Amino acid sequence: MSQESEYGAGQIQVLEGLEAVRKRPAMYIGSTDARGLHHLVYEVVDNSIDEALADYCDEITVTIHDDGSVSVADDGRGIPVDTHAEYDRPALEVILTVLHAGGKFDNKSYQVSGGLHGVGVSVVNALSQRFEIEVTRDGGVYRHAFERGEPVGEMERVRDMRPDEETGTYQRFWPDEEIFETGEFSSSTLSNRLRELAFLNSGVRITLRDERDREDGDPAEETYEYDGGIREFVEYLNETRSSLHPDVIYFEDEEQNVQIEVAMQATEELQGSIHAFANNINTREGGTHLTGFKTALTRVVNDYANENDLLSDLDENLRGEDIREGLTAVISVKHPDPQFEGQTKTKLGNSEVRGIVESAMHEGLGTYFEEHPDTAQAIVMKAVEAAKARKAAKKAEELTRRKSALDSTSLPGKLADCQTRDPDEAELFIVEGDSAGGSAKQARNPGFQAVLPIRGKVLNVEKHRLDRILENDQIRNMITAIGAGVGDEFDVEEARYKKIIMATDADVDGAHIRTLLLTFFYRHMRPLLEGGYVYATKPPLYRIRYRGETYDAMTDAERDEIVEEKCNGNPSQVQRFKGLGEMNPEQLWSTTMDPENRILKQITVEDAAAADKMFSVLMGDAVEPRKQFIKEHAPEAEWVDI
Ligand code: 0RA
Repeated sequence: MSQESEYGAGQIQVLEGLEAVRKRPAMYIGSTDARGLHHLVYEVVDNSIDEALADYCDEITVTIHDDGSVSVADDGRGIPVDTHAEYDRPALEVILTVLHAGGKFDNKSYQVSGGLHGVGVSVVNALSQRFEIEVTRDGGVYRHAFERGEPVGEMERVRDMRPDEETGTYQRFWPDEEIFETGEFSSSTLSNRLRELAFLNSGVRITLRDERDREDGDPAEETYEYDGGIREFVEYLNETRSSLHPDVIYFEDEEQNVQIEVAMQATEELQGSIHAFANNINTREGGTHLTGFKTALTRVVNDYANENDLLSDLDENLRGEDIREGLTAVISVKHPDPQFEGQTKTKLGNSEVRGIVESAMHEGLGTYFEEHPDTAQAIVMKAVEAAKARKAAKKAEELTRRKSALDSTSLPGKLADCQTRDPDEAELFIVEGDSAGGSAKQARNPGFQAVLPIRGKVLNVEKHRLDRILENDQIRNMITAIGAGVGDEFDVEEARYKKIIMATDADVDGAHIRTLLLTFFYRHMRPLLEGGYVYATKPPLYRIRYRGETYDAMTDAERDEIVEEKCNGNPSQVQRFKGLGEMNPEQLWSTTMDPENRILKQITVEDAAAADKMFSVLMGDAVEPRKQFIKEHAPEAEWVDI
């Protein structure tokens, strides 16, 4: 008998389906890098969350094992094990081997799966070298295993359920090394997402265990369970901020089968932090729920302010941006049929949601303000202050802009400009320290290289509003040199240079200055970063001389290699560059400025939300979270300490 005739029609379709997943994994999980790898876990967890949303499950345990696998256990009803009529195979096997089979078994009102991660657990199975599942239900314990998506043997009933035993599903998978560029799970990545899921689905207890090599042999374990749901999410986000009113504002509503929850609290900060979710997916690109929230927020606050005569200082209404300054909010909607749009499919598209959220906000926030006038006042006063600062900044901005655009004699005196007026060719070196600045001015090719020295510390713009920031000389010099304005007025088309190169020392101070500069670019000239105009130099640490040749080394290891291989272990000189200021102009040119020889690192912003969080944690007031953040992220935040 030939191989094929052993399979039923359904089985053939199965094999084709999963083959497609293995051929083009990125089509199903976005990528095969670390992000895609973690996606596998979310996919499996989402199904358990669905079971929890249907109120059948309240405990989920995710374990990172020390053999490269991850398991997810839940105490739900258990994936069905009876025979699936259409395929004549156990339902469990169908769910794990047929693309998109998962959702068809149950008419769930809101399923999380179906959104960003909603490709079904069969995709995880297809991309795992091994997948094991154990289901406890229907009086028994059932086991099945798969390799690269294909069943190994038959599903087996291994024993009876004990009388006190709970139903549930245990799934464990070993990601396929042939598919993924990395197999290393990050417990901080997983814990962030699992914590978020616990906030979004109050009452579910989610535990993350990391069993990988620990010195004391005990696994690291954390449990997330928040009865307060997104209220506690806002408290968590505001842990490092000073709030303007004691309680988190919260309300919920349900209309046309769409559930809405809003939690918010105003803070003294300048940066707002608004997070919108749809069916547990972080809709980073926003969407109709966020638009509805913003529109209603602006209206409700203005209505309250006008009714209570709180805007007399200001001859206009508050703008949305004034009210959102320093506001922390979480909006969570659950929709029976969410439409995800946008580049990363993280924008909610359902048009009716805007009005539903707007009217929920109107009702919920309006009532809250009536019942809590102190809170309402605090929010209005803060917004009024923001509006005044905005108007002051606008004036300063226009002034700076007019000066810089019209009049090239107003270029900062410290700037040694280049001859070319073609931004495509022109480069601006922002150089740390007057002595390195002096060397750079001598060393440069004046045809296309401009040099602007900056002294000492750059203002931490995270802590000041734009009007104050514009009073700072260093910042003003940068704005005028770049020549494209600042803030809302910034126009990247007018930038006088298409390469803005931060030349700072390779030490802690240099890294700090670079971070301060980046914070400024990120908050007030973001298109510069988005357009890829911003670079950092990477000067060498050592210069080695041997028989009339010079070699540069970026690291200690490279130095040792050069000494051994190029200098027969006996170099004439090994010079350590402590900082740019110690290089003579020739050295500065050849190591850092010469386009033929220098190494530049282009700085990009991949994920605005993550960058936002990073800048507010790194540059904000609270010390503990900053230490924690740096400890956790130092290895991946490559550009923070180039
Ligand atoms: C559909 C139907 C039923 C359970 C599930 C799905 C289910 C799926 C997953 C995935 C992970 N954990 C899960 N737990 C349950 C059961 C329907 C019934 O018992 O009547």
